[in-house]
Amino acid sequence: MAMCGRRNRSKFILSILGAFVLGYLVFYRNSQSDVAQASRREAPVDLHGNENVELLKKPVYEKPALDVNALGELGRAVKLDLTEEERRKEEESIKKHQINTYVSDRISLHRRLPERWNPLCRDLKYDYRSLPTTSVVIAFYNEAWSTLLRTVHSVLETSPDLLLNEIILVDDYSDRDHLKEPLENYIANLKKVRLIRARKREGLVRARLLGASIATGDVLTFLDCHCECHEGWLEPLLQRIKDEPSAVVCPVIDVIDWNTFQFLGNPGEPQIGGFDWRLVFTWHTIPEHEQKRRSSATDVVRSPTMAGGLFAVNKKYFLYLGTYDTGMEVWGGENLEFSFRIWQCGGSLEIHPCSHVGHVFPKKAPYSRSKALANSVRAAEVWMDEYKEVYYHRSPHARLVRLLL
Ligand code: LR7
Ligand code: MN
Repeated sequence: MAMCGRRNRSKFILSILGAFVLGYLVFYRNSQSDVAQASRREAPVDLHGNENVELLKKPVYEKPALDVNALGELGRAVKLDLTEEERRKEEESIKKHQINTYVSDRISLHRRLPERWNPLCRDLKYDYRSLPTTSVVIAFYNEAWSTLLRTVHSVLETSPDLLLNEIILVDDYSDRDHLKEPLENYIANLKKVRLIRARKREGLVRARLLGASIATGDVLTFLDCHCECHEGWLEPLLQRIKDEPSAVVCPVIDVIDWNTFQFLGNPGEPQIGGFDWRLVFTWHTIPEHEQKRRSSATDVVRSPTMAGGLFAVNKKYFLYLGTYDTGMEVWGGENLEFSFRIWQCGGSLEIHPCSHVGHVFPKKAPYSRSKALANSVRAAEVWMDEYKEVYYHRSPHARLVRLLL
């Protein structure tokens, strides 16, 4: 059985990576992690000296006043009545990003989402001052302006200031102009947002690791660069990791429509991750034995695999696991590799039903994903022992790719 023998090798790779990261990056920071630490020490109390939970929950920024009539507000679908010329522009935007950025650009970067968690989640109580802090790491490659910045604002407006050390944006060698100086100037006005840039295309695995290497939080929370966080999304993840440091915890992933930007979450039981024998990620309903193990609808659900983009992990535990396979390029495979790694190294992978985050699923892949097969072969070779033969049987082409690795 392939166990955590890769650990030391990966640790070695990470330390090399960490060493050159310092000289390798241009890095902007406009905030300090001691802000959260300082406010931690001064427990907010009300006039009567009682701990004030509302103060402890206070996000980094409050959302601006609600304008119910604004486009897409509260996660509503946007349908525009367009002239032919406008329609042409909309089509162009879809061709460029595989999401309707013409619509996205017209929705507030601060919009609210409809309530989509199980109502029982509202009753969960947290001891805010004892929860671990987190750094949110967001890698991006050529992302559209409004989807990227809506992600950033959404994190800042839904995460308690006390718990969020920073957001680390990692530019994976994008070549679009809006992601250069305009982005630097924009985030210079935001608290707790840092930007680092890779000097060559690293792919999402190494881009995330660049971000992780400068993170100051106890927990690393990874998000894709086109997400919107539901109220209260962060606390359940951090609470679970506090209770069980070897748990890697995913939010429920709600769908944001690429065309209308409608938020399609639902408060029902989440689905869990699996895979087929071609190592394609699949969704499944929660099996009966797992339902029996849970005592409440707000308990975590154990999941064999994760979709890959959205999860929180204790930083120390992430290092213990040997992080990711740093030989994986661009996109694909790392989610199953990391899932297998967690379970085979004695941890657990879980979905928290009280943490919801929306994700924009594009119309089709916006960039080439030709390395995905090689990444899957790496996952099979390292973690699947004799079961890799079933994979090669179902995916004969992978055998050829194996020869080239
Ligand atoms: O070369 C790259 N460099 C990057 O920085 C390629 C991508 N990226 C960034 C990208 O800008 C984005 O922020 O990495 C993130 C993920 O890329 P996406 O959004 O193109 O991926 P996806 O949402 O189509 O794919 C899912 O599977 C991937 C497998 O490699 C990753 O694990 C993604 O994070 C993952 N996304 C999710 O889990 C969200 C829910 C999708 C589902 C189901
Ligand atoms: Mn994505």
